[in-house]
Amino acid sequence: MSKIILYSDTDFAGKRVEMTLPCDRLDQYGLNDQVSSIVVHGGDWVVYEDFNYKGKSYTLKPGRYPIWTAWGGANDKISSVKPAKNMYL
Ligand SMILES: [Ca+2]
Repeated sequence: MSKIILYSDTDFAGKRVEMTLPCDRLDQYGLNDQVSSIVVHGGDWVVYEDFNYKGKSYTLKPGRYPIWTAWGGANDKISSVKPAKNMYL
């Protein structure tokens, strides 16, 4: 299964939220503009700096991103996320 795990601190620390479905608003999980590290499993995910899959976006291949520079983004910006393909359908 494709999934993304978001963390509020670098090096996979702090608040942790795991997702297997698209999320158009990370404030639903109390993690809006707080993501500092990410782990991706099983398929590419796209992370966006604004709600509703808008704003600057970054496509992350499966792997570990211990700090925002690892995906080329900025700290505390991510506001929505979804799989690059709807692999769960
Ligand atoms: Ca944002």
